[in-house]
Order: sequence, then C-alpha cells, then structure tokens
Amino acid sequence: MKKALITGITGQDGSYLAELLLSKDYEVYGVRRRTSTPNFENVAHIQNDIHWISGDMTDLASLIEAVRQSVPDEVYNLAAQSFVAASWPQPLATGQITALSVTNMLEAVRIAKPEARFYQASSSEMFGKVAETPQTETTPFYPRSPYGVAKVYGHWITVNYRESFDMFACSGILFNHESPRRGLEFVTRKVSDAVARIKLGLQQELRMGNLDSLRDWGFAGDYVKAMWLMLQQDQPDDYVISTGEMHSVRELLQIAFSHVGLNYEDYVVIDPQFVRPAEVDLLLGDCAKAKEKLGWRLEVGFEQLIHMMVDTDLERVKRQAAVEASVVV
Ligand code: NDP
Ligand code: GDR
Repeated sequence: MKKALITGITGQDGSYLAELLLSKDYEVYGVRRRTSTPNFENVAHIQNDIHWISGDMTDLASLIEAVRQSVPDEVYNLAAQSFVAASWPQPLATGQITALSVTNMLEAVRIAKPEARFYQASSSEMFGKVAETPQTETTPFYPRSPYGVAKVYGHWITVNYRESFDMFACSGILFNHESPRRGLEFVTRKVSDAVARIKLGLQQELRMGNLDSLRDWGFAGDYVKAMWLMLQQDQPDDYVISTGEMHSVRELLQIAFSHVGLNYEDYVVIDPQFVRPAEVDLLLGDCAKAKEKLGWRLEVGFEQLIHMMVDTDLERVKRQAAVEASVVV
C-alpha cells in the first residue's frame, strides 16, 4: 500500500486529491494546522479515512515530524495563502507561507525521506503580464502580485532541489480550477453563491471588480488527477495543466445568472474595492505536454462546471435557509 502526505488537505484541491488517492488504496496522511473554529467542510466525509498530523507550513520542525510519522512515498505540497487579492494586504505572510514554506517542506523531505516523490502546487499566476499566448512550460514569468512572486520562488526552489539533490520533485503549473468546494471569495464561487442567494430572494445585488479579465478555468476534480500522474512518471518534470479555453468574468456572470433564468446586468454592481492594484489581464494555457506525456484529459467543460457550482449552491443555500427557519428562538 502506497503512502501519501498532503499539505493543504482541508482546501479545495487537497480534498479532491485525498479522495482520489483513497480510491487508489493509498494510506493518506494530512497536515492540518490548528484553527480556532473547525474548517473540515471539504473533508468531513472522509475525515475518518485520513491520518491527521498537526503542523504548520511555517514550522519546519512540525513538517519534519510529519514526514517521519507518515514515511511517505509521495508528498503533495498544496498548502498556501492562495487568495491573490489577500496577498497585497498580507505580503509578508504570503511570502512566508506560499514561498519560503516550500523550502521548509523540501527540507523536511530531504532530511527525513529524500527518496519520496514531491509535487509542488505552482500557478499560472507566475505568468502574470504574459510574454506570449498561450502560455507553456517555457513561457517566461512576470508575476503581478505578491502571491505570484511567492509562487515563482516556490517553483524555482522545487526545480533547484531536483537539480541540486537529485530529488524526484515536480512542479505543476496549474491554471485556475474551480468546484463547489472553492473558497467563497474566489470569483467563480462568489458568483455561484450569489446567484443562489439572489434566486432565493436572500440577496439583492452582487458587488464585483474587473469583469474584463480572462481566465482559463477548469474543474478541480480533473486537475488533481494530473498531480498524481506527474508523480507516476519515470522522470520528474514540470507541466502546464489547463483547458486551452479562455472566458471573461463577464461571460462567467452571464452563464451563471442565465442558468437560473436571471440577467446579470440587473444585479451586478462594480465596486472599486474588488479591483486589484495590478491585474493579470489574461491567462490561457497550452497543456500539450501533459496530454502527450501524462495522457491527461479533461472531463468537465466550462459551462458544465459553472452549472454544477450554481446547482450545488442552490441546494446548500436552500438547506441552510430551511434550518434557520426551523430554529425556534
Ligand atoms: P485553498 O486555499 O482551498 O487551500 C489552501 C490550503 O492550505 C488549506 O488547506 C489551508 O489550510 C492550507 N494552509 C494555508 N496556510 C497554511 C499553513 N500556514 N500551514 C498549514 N496549512 C496551511 O487552495 P486550493 O486548494 O485552491 O489550491 C491548492 C494549491 O494550489 C495552493 O497552493 C494554490 O496556491 C495552488 N493553486 C491553486 C489553483 C486554483 O485555481 N485552485 C491554481 C494554481 C495553483 P486552512 O484550511 O487551515 O486554511
Ligand atoms: P485568481 O482567482 O486571482 O485568478 O487566482 P480569482 O477567482 O480570485 O480571480 C479571477 C479574476 O476575477 C477577477 N474578479 C474578481 N475576483 C474576485 N475574487 N472577486 C471579485 O469580486 C472579482 N471581480 C473580478 C479578478 O480580478 C481576477 O482577474 C486563482 C487562485 O486560485 C490562485 O491561488 C491560483 O494560483 C490562480 O487562480 C491560478
């Protein structure tokens, strides 16, 4: 039985990856940090199948201990301060968690189980002000946020440990991927949640930032399969994972609102607080290498993804409203 250690397991990708590895009969270990209120929503259904290890990405000792306890064959380093907009008000925390902590995790592996295979969650945000379109593994980086800068560090330190210590370390350059488990502040989920609330009469408007930005959005369930595939190859390497399709935030709004019979223009208000100090105008990935070498394929398309998110939020918001209505005060 193979063993995998996942950081960031309570997040969107960590939960889908844990499900995938459990379905392949892995023994799954998850690093979770202490939080003052529970954050188990994404993993509640599998929490008894996971070996939990207390740790924090900024605490090297805890990560070494996590590797010692789990003795993993594969390490998936998904933990990060992952919200781009929060990286301007919290640039140093973002640097500590999203950049330097990658070295913490690599050091923990190098010290405690150097032959373990290592996956680093790199990002299309590294391309930022894009030098070419579509972006590939060889497109130069020009990050546009403290988050993007931190991810460039994480990418190169992963490459460097591969080259310096002969570690099996891979960097997956993943374009935006979404799901009903996406954090509520990211644009797709913010929209699907708002559409559900507006449809049910619980919200009147939706305040948004830049509607013109273009993203290459896929489904998280498809993308975690690529992470696993990267660690099953004979040689470690870096791969772009994307859909090869680009849509604007405006199109996202149009698809999500029209799915419930509404017109987004009747509800959306532009609010400067959601406009970023520097924007990534467009991202479009070319994942030909992953298709050819990993045999990776997409299953869920953009419209299907947005419909899935809206439908799931409609059900969830309905359930919550029913519970609140039944509470006798
Ligand atoms: P989420 O924000 O949903 O999850 C982030 C995870 O990191 C959470 O489990 C969080 O724990 C954990 N974490 C944050 N800080 C620490 C810390 N100091 N110590 C321990 N754990 C910590 O992100 P996603 O699942 O969407 O993304 C996974 C990874 O992939 C991230 O590194 C992200 O930057 C990267 N990525 C994501 C893309 C996407 O479109 N989703 C695209 C490209 C890259 P807690 O629950 O306690 O907050
Ligand atoms: P992104 O995702 O920054 O691409 O990073 P996000 O969903 O936050 O933004 C996408 C685009 O939508 C525009 N936008 C808004 N965004 C948010 N969150 N809220 C708004 O109200 C709003 N209005 C317009 C943004 O300006 C942006 O252009 C995600 C994260 O998962 C990163 O961790 C990951 O590395 C990258 O994707 C690839």
